[in-house]
Amino acid sequence: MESTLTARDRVGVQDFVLLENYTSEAAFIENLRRRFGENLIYTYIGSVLVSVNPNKDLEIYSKAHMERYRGVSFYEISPHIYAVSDNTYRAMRTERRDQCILISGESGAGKTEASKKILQYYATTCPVTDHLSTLRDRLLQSNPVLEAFGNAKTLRNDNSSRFGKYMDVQFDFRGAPIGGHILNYLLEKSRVVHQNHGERNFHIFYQLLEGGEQDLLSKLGLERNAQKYQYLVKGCCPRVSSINDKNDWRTVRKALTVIGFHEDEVEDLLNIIASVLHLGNTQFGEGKNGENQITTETQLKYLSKLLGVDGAALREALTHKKITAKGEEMISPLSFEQAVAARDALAKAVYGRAFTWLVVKINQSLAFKDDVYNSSKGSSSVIGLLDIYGFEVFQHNSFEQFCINYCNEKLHQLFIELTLKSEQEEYEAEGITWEPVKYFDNKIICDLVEGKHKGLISILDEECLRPGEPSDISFLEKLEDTLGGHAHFVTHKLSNGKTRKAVSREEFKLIHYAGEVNYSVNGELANQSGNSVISDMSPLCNHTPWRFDEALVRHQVKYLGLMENLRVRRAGFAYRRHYETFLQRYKSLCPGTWPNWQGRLADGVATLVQHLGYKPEEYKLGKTKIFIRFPKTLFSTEDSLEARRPTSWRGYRERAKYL
Ligand code: AD9
Ligand code: MG
Repeated sequence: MESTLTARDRVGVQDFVLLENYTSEAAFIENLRRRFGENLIYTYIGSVLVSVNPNKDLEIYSKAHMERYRGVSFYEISPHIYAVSDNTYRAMRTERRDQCILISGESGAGKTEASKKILQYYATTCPVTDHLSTLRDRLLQSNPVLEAFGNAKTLRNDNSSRFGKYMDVQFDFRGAPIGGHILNYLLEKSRVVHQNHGERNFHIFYQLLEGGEQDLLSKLGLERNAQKYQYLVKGCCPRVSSINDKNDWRTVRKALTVIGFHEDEVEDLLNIIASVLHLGNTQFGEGKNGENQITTETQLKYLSKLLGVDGAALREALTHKKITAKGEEMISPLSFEQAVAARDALAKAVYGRAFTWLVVKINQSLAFKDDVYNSSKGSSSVIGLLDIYGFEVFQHNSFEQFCINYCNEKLHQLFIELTLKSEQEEYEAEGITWEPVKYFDNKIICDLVEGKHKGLISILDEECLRPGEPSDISFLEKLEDTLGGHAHFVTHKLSNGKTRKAVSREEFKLIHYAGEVNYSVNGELANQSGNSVISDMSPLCNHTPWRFDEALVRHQVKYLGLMENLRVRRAGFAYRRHYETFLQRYKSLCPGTWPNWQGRLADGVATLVQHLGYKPEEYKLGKTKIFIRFPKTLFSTEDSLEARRPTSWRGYRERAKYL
């Protein structure tokens, strides 16, 4: 039998709001699958853009594509990250209000790639002058630098962001980018000294060793072999097929120059990177008198040179501690374990500071400069881009995963506020009859983590400050005492006194909005057991190109609350306009409202829409606004308006800006 698939059957619907069986998760996923099969990775739920990571390069990000989306309304053209970028930009300009694009999804979902595409769109399509082209280049080049120092290969993503980033792009009154600012959140510093099996340290270490000129490496006392460095061998994977460290090194070096780093600043930065590697190779052993001492003199020599500190002072600092008792300072030797811990702590601190310094320098170079560009600061607006580390679950999850997942929990709360809650609240405020849609509000989990006195973070703070001997286990006991019985907090103890097998004695489990995670309270334990086999890891790993991984897609559809989002949108209205705005624009279409409506605004709108033939199910009248259910209703009204105008008037695209 010959197939007679319509185009719509083949490519599905481009906005889930148009899906007939909109309550069915299977229909939702089938729609994503069909579109994915046609290379269509983007689909809307109203103004939310859902993206499926193709894991291969698609020909949809060219300059010609960007041009296609300029000044065009959402519903006129197929869904794209450029449509979101463009609409945000226009909303900023027409409403003169700051805007923000939130990107969420699990680790490897494509958040960072999306944020880069948005930035590229602005860099290419916004007006720029010669002065500003420098800023544009700096904005773009900040990405490879920050990724080199802040991204790493994990089991879930070969280029996983290990820090959170909020970037503001500042535009002047003409819509030209004039400045930028980056806010960085919590770099995963533990990676500097330890990586789980199958993972790497931050990219910059491998880039330097692979790509650095021989002279440079000699000056830094480094060998071109990652296997020689203790801090680079823990994950047993110095090379990754998808990464070309040598090329990336060239890109990063160029980017540092474009951003405006002086050669001596780059030198300082690389000295720090090299000293971290030397610290990792610094060994301790027993001296003649049984004391713990440094046994690797070459490392100490390089460390002292690269960090610019006195060798003897460094030796002392790595093998002794200073304590103040009863007003007197005492120096006491460190045990072998203590010295190793002090060395690792120093490496993490040095790297963390270098990263902070890097962000400060980048911000200085992106800062809005009045003298360079003669524009008044007051009239500028910003578009913020939030790209954090995605929700992640490994076999062993430590404090870092806790912070990352908590951060995602907060972002999901914001997403709920901005989409579900605010939408429903507006209907209520406007007095629109409305069947509220139930959704899971993850505030209960946010409170569990951040609540005053009774939240996890508070309890951790208290336990750290408590006099006596606070330990990992005493912290866990305190958690059990305070949070035991909470619906989202679980330990090995069952209420009947028996033991739950799925949670060990050194762990607690949080039931997050995006899944359940066991967190180890024992740092050492997490490190030792990190060398577990990869096959044990979460089944949700995301690297095969162009495969529609249904389990992975279903998991994210569920936990991102996309079905709930669709239900709210579908039950709701695509457009809303204040009566005054609506009447002003369309009054010419109705003899009863033209040229000026004298009565109550709501009555004027009622007269107008009756004349236009709106059916009762197509709209509702609230206290101050008209709510229109489907885009097509407003489009047909726009067409009527267009038909009355001389053809030389602004065209369809121009009109669409109004929508
Ligand atoms: V994490 O939370 O930082 O671990 P992200 O940021 O969500 O994660 P990322 O953007 O780094 O994921 O995407 C992971 C990989 O998927 C990229 O390195 C690309 O190889 C791939 N990817 C993502 N988006 C696209 C795309 N639009 N087209 C092609 C893509 N490949
Ligand atoms: Mg990322």
